[in-house]
Amino acid sequence: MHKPTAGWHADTIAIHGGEAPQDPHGALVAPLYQTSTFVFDSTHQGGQRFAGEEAGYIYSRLGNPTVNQLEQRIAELEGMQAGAAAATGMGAVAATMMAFLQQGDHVVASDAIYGCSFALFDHLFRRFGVEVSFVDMSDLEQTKAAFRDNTQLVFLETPANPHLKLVDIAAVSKLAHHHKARLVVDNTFMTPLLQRPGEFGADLVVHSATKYLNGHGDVVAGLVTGRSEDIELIKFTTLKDMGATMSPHDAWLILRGLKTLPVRMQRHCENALAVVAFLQEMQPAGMISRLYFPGVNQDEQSSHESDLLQTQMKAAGAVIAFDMSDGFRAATRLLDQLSMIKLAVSLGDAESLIQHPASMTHSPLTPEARAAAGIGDGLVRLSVGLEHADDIITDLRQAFTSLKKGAENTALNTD
Ligand code: 3LM
Repeated sequence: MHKPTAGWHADTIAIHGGEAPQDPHGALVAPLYQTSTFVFDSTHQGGQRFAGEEAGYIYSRLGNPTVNQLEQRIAELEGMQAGAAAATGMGAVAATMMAFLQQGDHVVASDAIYGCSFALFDHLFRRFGVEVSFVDMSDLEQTKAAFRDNTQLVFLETPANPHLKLVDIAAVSKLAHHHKARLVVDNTFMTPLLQRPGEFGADLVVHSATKYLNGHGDVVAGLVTGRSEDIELIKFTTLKDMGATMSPHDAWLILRGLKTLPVRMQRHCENALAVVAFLQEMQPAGMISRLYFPGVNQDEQSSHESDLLQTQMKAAGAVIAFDMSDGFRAATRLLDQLSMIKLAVSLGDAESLIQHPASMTHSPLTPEARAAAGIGDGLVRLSVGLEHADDIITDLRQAFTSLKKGAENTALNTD
């Protein structure tokens, strides 16, 4: 059986969590069970396994030892009872939500969420008779007013994609539980190393494991953790029957990636602070009108956000967003000037990645929904990677400088 990990630090769980008993050959690393099906000793045994009367594997869509090890490890990292693995982050979000919803139900969701989660709720759920109210979850009165008698689920991201708005998980979980609804938190931007939503009352925690958890840009995958009975329901209804399960090879890569998650997150966060300091310098130059990063947001929310940074997060993370003063044109010109920093969606990889949310990750939102969520056409999102901070800053500096030169030349030519 799996060794108990009580008392282990997250750094140790990231390496040993979910470890199987000793391999018959003494292999250090968990073997990859790259198999679709498992052979039964007898028809009696096959029948018993299907009936749930004998433990053991049947078929990889229903369970696989490599995938199970990852499910166990992420559950231990999040401090939750159990975990389930999905083919993608969206597979995890969809399977989690749909396990608890039926026609006529209602969901309260944050208006600041990843574009495809918005599309799933706003387009697909509506077709199946589930209504979703999108609210500004930093406004607890607005959130409270959105609940109805048929509210089953509450969904939020904090920090939110793309502009890092923070939500008070404990306060929203109180509202959800008062209405007997489950709270689902997407913890992709933080990882369990920086934030454990279950400690603040979240019932289910979902991840795009494509991002920091795998961390090497070579997998798309999703994970969900929660109470055992909820995870059983997700695994053996939506995940199994929709077929959104994770491949053993992806699970194996994520198990490998997780081993370095603690050291990677530390470096990501240090680099992000250096880049934020550089961008703060840019602001007086007038090229950036607003910088978004937990702890430096400059509005009336900032003191509340600083409190949340202290109470619910261990660090601010490594995704930064900023509004270019000259809007869409300046944002796209800046992105096209970068050289080492890659122009690509996704985040949490070793490579620094930069993208334009309005035309990319958040293009599934209607212009009205983008405006309500505060995602402007001049907004840029940067995932700070693991390169040397000086090299990231050098690339940003040369892009800003050439943008400035371009603007001065245009001004001269029009004089
Ligand atoms: C992105 N995000 O660049 P997958 N939850 C959050 C996410 O950020 C994402 C998902 C779920 C991005 C992907 S855009 C085409 C690229 C907070 C994904 C979904 O299904 O593994 O992509 O996760 O912001």
